Amino acid sequence: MSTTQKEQQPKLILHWLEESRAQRIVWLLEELELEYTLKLYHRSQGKAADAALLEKSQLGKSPVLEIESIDSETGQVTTKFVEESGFIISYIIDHFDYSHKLSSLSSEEKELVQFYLHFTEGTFQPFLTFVVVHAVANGMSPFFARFITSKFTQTIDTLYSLKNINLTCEKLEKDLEKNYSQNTSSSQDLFFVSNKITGADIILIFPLEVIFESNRLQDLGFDVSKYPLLAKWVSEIRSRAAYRRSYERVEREGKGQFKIGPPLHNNGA
Ligand SMILES: N[C@@H](CCC(=O)N[C@@H](CS)C(=O)NCC(=O)O)C(=O)O
Repeated sequence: MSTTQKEQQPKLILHWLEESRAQRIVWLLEELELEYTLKLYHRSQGKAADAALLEKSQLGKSPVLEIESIDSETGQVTTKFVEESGFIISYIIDHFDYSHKLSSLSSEEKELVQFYLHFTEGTFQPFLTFVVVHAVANGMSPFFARFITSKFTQTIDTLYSLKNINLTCEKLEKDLEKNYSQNTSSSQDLFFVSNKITGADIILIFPLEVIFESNRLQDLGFDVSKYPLLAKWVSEIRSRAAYRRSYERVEREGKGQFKIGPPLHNNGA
């Protein structure tokens, strides 16, 4: 990034909630090597976000990207709040991808990225949200009722969520296979669009990490071995330097007091 671009870059403040979708925005900021400030929030009982987030988002959800710009002539400061993961990802790429790392795509590829941004939050994520909410509710229900509530939620999870998660993973596995077979570059890495990292990979890491890293899904009968390319993609993404830096940054700033991974991560929470 040139000095001029750095000087012009507005101040970015990411409102980040533990065990949430917000981690992928930290990863995007790291991929683009941008300067940013993190405001970290805990979850309270029942996994609801700390009420302090209501001061930044009307629904009290994370991520929220606060953008503070200073008019170079008048010195006037304007603050904007950008919400919704898909929109935040598009916004950051459109405004702050100074080296065109994620944005130099054909118009067809850009359309495909848009598809994944909508598909992930609009269709894919709700199937997982059911499973997460059920796991949390079971953990909170009185001990004597837990057997019955967990039987009930397990039936819904299996008949509805797991069925749809499998259909989604079949589609995404085929998408990766198709994109990889069209890849003419020397890169052996897997990506959803083009032969490099795009907003599609950024948005998809959260649900796919929930699925591939969670015992809960596997306890319900999710068979990881049916999706070798998706498993390889998750592992490649997790080993990227920028991805690892995103974890280190939160770990450092949160002094180890905040849970970083996605919900249901190994602990069934
Ligand atoms: N579609 C929104 C969903 C935001 C959302 O529900 N975030 C969750 C974290 S993964 C949250 O803030 N939960 C806390 C709460 O609902 O109190 C997005 O993609 O940003």
